[in-house]
Amino acid sequence: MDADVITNFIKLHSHLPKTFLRYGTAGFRSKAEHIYHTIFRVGLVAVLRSKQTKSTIGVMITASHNPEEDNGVKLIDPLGEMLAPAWEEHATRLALAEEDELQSVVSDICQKEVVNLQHDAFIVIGRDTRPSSEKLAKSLIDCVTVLGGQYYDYGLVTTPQLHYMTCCRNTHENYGVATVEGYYQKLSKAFVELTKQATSQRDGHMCLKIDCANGIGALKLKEMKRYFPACLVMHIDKDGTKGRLNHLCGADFVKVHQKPPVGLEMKPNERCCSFDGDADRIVYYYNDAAGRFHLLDGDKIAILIGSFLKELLVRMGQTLTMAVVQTAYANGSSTGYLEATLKLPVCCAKTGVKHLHHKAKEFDIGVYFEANGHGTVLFSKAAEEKIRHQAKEEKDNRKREAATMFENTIDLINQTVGDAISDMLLIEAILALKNFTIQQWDAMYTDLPNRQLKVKVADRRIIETTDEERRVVTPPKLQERIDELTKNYKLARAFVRPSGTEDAVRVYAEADTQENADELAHEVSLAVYHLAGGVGAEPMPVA
Ligand code: 16G
Ligand code: MG
Repeated sequence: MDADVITNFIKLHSHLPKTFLRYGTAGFRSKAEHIYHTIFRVGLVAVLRSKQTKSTIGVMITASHNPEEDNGVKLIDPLGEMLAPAWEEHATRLALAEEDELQSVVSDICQKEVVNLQHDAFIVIGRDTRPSSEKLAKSLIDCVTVLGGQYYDYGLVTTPQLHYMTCCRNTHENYGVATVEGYYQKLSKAFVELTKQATSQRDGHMCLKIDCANGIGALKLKEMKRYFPACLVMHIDKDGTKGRLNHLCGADFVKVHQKPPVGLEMKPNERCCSFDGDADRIVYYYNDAAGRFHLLDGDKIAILIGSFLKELLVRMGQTLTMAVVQTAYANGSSTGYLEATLKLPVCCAKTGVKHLHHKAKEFDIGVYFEANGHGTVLFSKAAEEKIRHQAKEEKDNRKREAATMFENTIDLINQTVGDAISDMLLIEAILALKNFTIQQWDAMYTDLPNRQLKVKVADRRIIETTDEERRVVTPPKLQERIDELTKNYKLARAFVRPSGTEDAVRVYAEADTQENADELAHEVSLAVYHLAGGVGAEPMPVA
């Protein structure tokens, strides 16, 4: 990249106010007006990464479940995965570099990463429905163009759709056809095939109300509707025609507040689910006949999918390795159920999709879900080949049938990243095949009551953790205090960690009763406040 190119590139964005954002768990994220400068630097990172990998790189413009006035941008690596950690650092360096340092930072990165600047660059772009996203996408296109790269703009897509497109383009469309239609066709075909044996389709079991968080999920589900069989009845709510994006609705709202979206009409026992603003998370829920709300979060989803896959493996007579990856936020009951009842190994990873994804790759079949509803299943290449081979060649009818179901399940899953649409279809298929109601699914185990709180401290980096965020290392007295407090309650567990997306420390506690979980969370948050430099008013007791 010669000096002229860099000069022209700087000209494009030097008038924009500079901000000091770092590439975090969710890429760069802030108030939308703070992203304009950063988007140009992201374009530069994408071009360099594309030249280095000789592959197409994705750039998604979204701030997911955050308020409509926020925005963000994140990069997608060649196989549809999150950006490699070393490049997160390069992205931060390039985002923070002053104009007169830019050339030397670029040279340094090119040297370290062996980037051949003569190579072509190709970027695919997607955006969510935020009003600011279109202008940001345009800036990104200007940037890629001035840097001599080529691009394809997918326009409005869900985050997982852009992950899928990136992977398709880099696998010679082995993974699927790199168009929105290709995505719809792949998933709907797998869904139709998989549910062929379900007897429950006729009695209304595949009837679902969907809160789309007033976001992109609604647009895409409406487009996709014509690909589905008539037995799948979807009522799309919070479709963006009335409310604001993520406002009092969406998966994050439902999970954090443990209540339904405001204004969503729910009949007793009606099966409902919520997507987040960019449709990469999903949670299910219902109100029972007594009006009590039941949430089926990422943990319950992992168990439904994990048990289904395990049953198929047993029927197929296959001995592939399989595990479920969770985070510290996984409810203790879910971990217990996986280990004791389903006899599945469980691993814990740090919060953030990339950590779970990475861990899940260690197994033939790796199911991963964060409690907040982000998750998917990964299959090793060898496992996939074995299963497809058995589906074709197996002589035993029962085994072949199970292998065919497994094959369709693989095709229904978006392995690049958690995908609300794909997860929803898989859950609906499993419920139909098992002839399960949402109540029966919910009854597989009972969650321990839990509470999450957050505490403001002067500098959250003072809190360092170990053991996949389950224990605190510094400040030194804090873990001791958490242990003392936890001992006073039955079935109790608590941990604290600095947020990766917000200036706060997060507190999680669970115990035998809601009162005890609330009390423990409050006591732990006070300990954080006093031992880790809390600021502002003391954390409030919870109701
Ligand atoms: C981001 C992560 C999500 C994680 C959350 C934790 C991705 C794509 N998203 O949204 O997985 O659960 O951050 O936020 O990795 P926190 O660090 O503020 O608790
Ligand atoms: Mg999201």
